[in-house]
Amino acid sequence: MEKESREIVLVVDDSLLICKQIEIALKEEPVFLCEAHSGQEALEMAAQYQPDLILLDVVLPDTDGYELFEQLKETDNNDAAILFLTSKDKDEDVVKGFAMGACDYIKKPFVQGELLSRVRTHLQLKRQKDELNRQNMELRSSMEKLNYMAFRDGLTGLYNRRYVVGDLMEDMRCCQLGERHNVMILADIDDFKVINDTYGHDAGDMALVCIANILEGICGRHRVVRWGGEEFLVVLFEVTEDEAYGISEQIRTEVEKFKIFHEEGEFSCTLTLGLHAYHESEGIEESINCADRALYEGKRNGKNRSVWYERKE
Ligand code: GH3
Ligand code: MG
Repeated sequence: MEKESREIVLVVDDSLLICKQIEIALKEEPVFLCEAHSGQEALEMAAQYQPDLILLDVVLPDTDGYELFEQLKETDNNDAAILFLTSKDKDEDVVKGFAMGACDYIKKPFVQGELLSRVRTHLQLKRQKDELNRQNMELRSSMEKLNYMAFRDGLTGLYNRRYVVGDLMEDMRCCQLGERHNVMILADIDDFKVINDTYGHDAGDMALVCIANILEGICGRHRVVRWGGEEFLVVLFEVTEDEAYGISEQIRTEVEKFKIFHEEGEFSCTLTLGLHAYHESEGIEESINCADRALYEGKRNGKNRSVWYERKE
């Protein structure tokens, strides 16, 4: 148990004497120390223990420490602090070590107190770096969630109005239209006030969620937006007028057939839907207004129907 909570230091040195000296230097430190005496062993132990800090000799029996440094960096998921600890003491060796990305370069023979201080400092820096990374990830994930929620309706999970003002235009622009259109459908639940008054607000909420699910199930690659209280905006991309009307009628009939169960029994809802083929010249707001006028016509003529907008000259 104790081993798991301690930071792990991997010593890579073929000299057992040096390993012993390091062990003595770090004996008061609350770290778990492990030793590797060759390059191969170092790679295996690094993979197994995921050390926080590695003390790396440059001259090893089976490999060059600089090469091993690169291999350790590639395989290390824990972003260990790597310190060279070596008898190669020329200035260019030191410069090379730092240029490769080592955290420190300690020359042998080393002073025990100095080694201890450097190890302590680099472990502390590593802890601070890990904590910053953790906070950064937390922040990123919160921002992604916030960004998602800003464009979603809390009750149904559908897009909300902000999506229409923001990204809808961009999504529509990607369509290759030709004979096809982007079609706006505004769908409103019929006599929803009566449903709330009869079965209660919670049953009304449940109806909204069920209808949202039906809409999403049918609309697939298209967009479904909770436009207002009991109003949904469906944007169909690249469809013929026949296809658009077919989808609208499918939505209408599936909602009509769907039974919503609540404490005192079951009920169903109907929708009236207004359709309008979007034209670039008129803009999104005007296009939705046209769908709204068609919806109004549908309500006036008896509800539970799909109605195309007809321009009155
Ligand atoms: P019409 O057929 O003409 O559309 O009549 P209606 O009753 O559906 O329309 P009206 O505008 O008179 O009433 C809409 C109702 O929808 C009133 C409002 O309380 C209810 N409503 C709006 N948002 C919500 C919601 O989030 N949950 C619930 N349960 N009810 C809501
Ligand atoms: Mg209504």
